[in-house]
Parts: sequence; structure tokens; C-alpha cells
Amino acid sequence: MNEIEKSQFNRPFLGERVSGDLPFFHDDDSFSYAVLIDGIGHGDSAHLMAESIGQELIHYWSPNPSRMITYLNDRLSKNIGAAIGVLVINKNTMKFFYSGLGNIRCKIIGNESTTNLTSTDGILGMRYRSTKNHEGILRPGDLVVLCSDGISKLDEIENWNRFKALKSSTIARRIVNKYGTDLDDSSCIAIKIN
Ligand SMILES: [Mn+2]
Repeated sequence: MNEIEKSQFNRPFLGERVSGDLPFFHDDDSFSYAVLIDGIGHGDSAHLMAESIGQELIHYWSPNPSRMITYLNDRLSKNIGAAIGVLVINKNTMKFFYSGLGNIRCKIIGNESTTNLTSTDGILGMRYRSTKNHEGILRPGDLVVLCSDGISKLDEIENWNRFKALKSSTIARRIVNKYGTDLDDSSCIAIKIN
């Protein structure tokens, strides 16, 4: 079985104590999940919003991330809004599904090519649209990166092979430190298939 090496790094808006981004992971026997939530605004209010969405989400793990986002949207209380990206990996087959709503980027850097998985335009809880599931197969050597919109210029990275040689924890931290802005929460999930 392939090893799925997952890490995240989360840096608040400059001067804030807490981040309104919430990257986190979950595993069950068959599936490995990675979730990135970007609560609207920043500081304490955005942080609490992202936390409350995360708390709700843990009741709806499903191999179908688009369905997870729909369930979640239906159950959120008013005045809660966020962007969200959900990646689900089948640990036996390495088949993945990704679905996103709002400004979350998901990039798969393979040995031969790089794929950008688009998120559907909208805002969880406030401006819902049903989201598309992207699917594919992950292979040893692949790197998956999920980023909040505090990270920019990811497309300008040309030498991904240098990143791929690093540990996932180093990749996530480097991407935030190098490509994150001080004027938004910046977070990154890095997943290496070993
Ligand atoms: Mn943001």
C-alpha cells in the first residue's frame, strides 16, 4: 500500500493571533480525507466560523466530497460563510475525488504533468452552488497541494521537483512562507504519495 504523507501549515493575517483558515485531516479504514476551510474575514470571528464548520463537517464523512459539501451547507446556521475544499483518497485503490466551493486551489503535481482542479464559484453557507467532483488516480511521486487564497503565484513555480524532494511538512511551510500574503490568512496542505 502507498504511504500518504500529509502535512499542513497555517499562518494568520499579519497581526492576528488566530487564523480564519482551517486545514485538517481525517482517516478511516478505507479513506483518507484532507479539508481546507477559509472562513470569511479574518481574526477571531473568521476563526470561530471555520471551527464551527469543521465541527459540523465531522458528522458527514463520505467518499463523495460534493455530497459532503451539500450536507454541510444545508446544516450551517445563518451568517456563516467560507470557502471549502475537500479531497478524499481511497487508500486501497489510490483513486481520489476532489470538490471545492469558493476560493480554494487544488493542484496535483505528477511526475509528467501538473493538474489544476477547479473549485466551483460560490460561498459555503451564503452563496451555495452544487459542486463538481473531480476524480483521478494518485501514483507514487505525486504531490497534492491545497491552498487558501492567501497564497498566490503558485502557477509561477517551475521547479516542483525541488519541492517534491522535501518532506510534506517542509513543503507546506515553504509554500506559505514564500507565496503567502501578510494581508490574508495563508494556509497550505501538502500531501506526498510515497
Ligand atoms: Mn482568504
